Amino acid sequence: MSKTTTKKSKSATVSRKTKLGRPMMGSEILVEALEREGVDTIFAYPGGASMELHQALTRSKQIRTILPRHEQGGAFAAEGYARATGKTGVCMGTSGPGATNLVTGIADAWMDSVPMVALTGQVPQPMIGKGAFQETDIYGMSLSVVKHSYLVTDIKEVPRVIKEAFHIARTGRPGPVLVDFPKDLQQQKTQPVWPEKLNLPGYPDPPRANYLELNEIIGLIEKADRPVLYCGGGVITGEASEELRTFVKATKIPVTTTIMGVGCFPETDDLSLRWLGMHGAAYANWAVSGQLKRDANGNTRKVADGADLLLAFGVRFDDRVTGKVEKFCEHGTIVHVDIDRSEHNKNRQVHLPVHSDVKYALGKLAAMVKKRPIRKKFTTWHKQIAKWKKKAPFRYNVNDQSLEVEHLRDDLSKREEIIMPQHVLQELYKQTKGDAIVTTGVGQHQMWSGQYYKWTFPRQLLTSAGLGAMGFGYPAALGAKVARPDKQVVDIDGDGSFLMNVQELATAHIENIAAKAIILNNQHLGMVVQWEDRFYAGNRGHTYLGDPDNRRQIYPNYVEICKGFNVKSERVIRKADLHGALKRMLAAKEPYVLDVIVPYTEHVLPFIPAGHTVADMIW
Ligand SMILES: Cc1ncc(C[n+]2csc(CCOP(=O)(O)OP(=O)(O)O)c2C)c(N)n1
Ligand SMILES: [Mg+2]
Repeated sequence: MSKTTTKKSKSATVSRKTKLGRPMMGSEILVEALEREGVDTIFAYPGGASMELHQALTRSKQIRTILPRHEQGGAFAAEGYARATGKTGVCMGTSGPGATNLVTGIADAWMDSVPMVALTGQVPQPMIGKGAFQETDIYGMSLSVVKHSYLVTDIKEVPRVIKEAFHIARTGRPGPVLVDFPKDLQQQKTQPVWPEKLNLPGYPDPPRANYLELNEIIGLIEKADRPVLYCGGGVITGEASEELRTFVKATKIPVTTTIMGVGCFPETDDLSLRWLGMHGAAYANWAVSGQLKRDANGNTRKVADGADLLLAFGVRFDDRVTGKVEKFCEHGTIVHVDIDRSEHNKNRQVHLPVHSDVKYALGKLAAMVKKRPIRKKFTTWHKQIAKWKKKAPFRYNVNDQSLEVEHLRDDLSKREEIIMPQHVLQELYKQTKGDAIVTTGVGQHQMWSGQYYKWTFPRQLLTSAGLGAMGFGYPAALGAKVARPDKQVVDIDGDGSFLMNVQELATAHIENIAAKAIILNNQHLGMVVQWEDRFYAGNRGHTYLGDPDNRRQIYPNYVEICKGFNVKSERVIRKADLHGALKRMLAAKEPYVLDVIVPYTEHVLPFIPAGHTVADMIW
């Protein structure tokens, strides 16, 4: 045996030995298990049942522990981190209220397929079921919004559980995994055994479309005259953006996305139809379902045909996209490629369901059309789309009604002085050269963000799409900025949404996280106001956020609030002041909030009322 071989076999023995670690406390084992998964950041708020874990975290040289000021903020921040990178976001809370405060964030990650591991401290095992102080059955409570969950009952299981949790969270269709960890186990000691391999019977490897299915898709494209690609968040989480772009370049098929899918294809490209659905581009909706009109008798009349072939990748036919689902692309052949078989025919019956990883399917399709180019050029279809784009771009007017708005009346006297919310987005797009990562709250500002900023790269718009959770914007921006310090990260928020996690200004300041926020402050729950105007004759049902005793002042005073947090902030009321204020905000190397005062009288258009069809689109 040569010297080298001896050396080799020696180190092999050592490495085999390292699988069995030194005796450690359960809390330390958990932290090392996280380190072994490559975790560099955790958003964690302590309490009695998790402080042991925090003690162990203080000794970690790898993990940055960020203290959010509310567990919901921590969960959203972990999501921001995950959505911006594709890596698994990690958050932690104590038992009872700490755990329940995480639930909205967990549900959000579930709805939008975001990889997340949520850790919770639990009361000691002998106390479980006794109604102990801060005991909740978080395992049971979160069951319907997790991809998987664990209640650890044996300290020896910790290394395996954490390895599995991360694997499940980030592979296949990603999602949140909960690990509930009783305090007595955190304090027990054992020699951990670090598993090298996973053993998850029944957990599938990514499915792959077969040649016949892919060939059939190519055949359908060859037969089609009006094909459209409809791409969702799955293309982004599946890292299939490059493959999509290559496929589109070769086939010249126009692309629309869901709001979860924006950025998978550049919206600056002529073949982009931007995003579709309730508040999506009119031309995207027409391209999918046809240009339809309702006549005086209430009958639907066709003006122009929509897609005869819809190629859906990584989407779920969400009701905000389809409206009345049976009318969605009513006359087209629908192909649905998805990694999750349970999405097939769930909301919409399709002609060809294909169970596949989208990256694999798009990559193969791109290679196939490169080898055997599509003969069709779709010239007439492209012309029709260009006509639609010209007819109904995203647009807005400044109306006189805005001058009557109580909270603007004292400061503004001319139309030209009013800041329209859409204009703020256009200005931000200009000043950031389209390169910022943007997070949002939920409401009108969210939809305008989608419409008036143009998305060109994946993981650029981070928004609570499926759950629609107000309060998501600023904590998500913190998580994104921690993950991508090289990028300008801006939260476009509503006054209602921002207030829901306003405490995270403290996290931003104390942790030096230079995430910016623009509040489009209309003093109202604008999106609900819009529905009140359309469907309830404008009767206000608790949608005013200002002070009813003084409707002329702006309430609350965000500039004063920010001062209390030592966060720089400015209020902008006049249009002429916006440019400079934005410039100062973007130049700042620290958190910065712009409180931009806008009217509440504006509606988000286009608008297809829930459950309706393109024929009812207001634009
Ligand atoms: C946690 C939560 N509660 C309630 C709602 C219902 N909701 C949807 S949009 C909206 C209004 C949001 O107001 P604001 O954040 O000011 O945004 P705006 O629409 O005014 O731009 C409300 C209340 C929600 N989406 N999330
Ligand atoms: Mg508002």
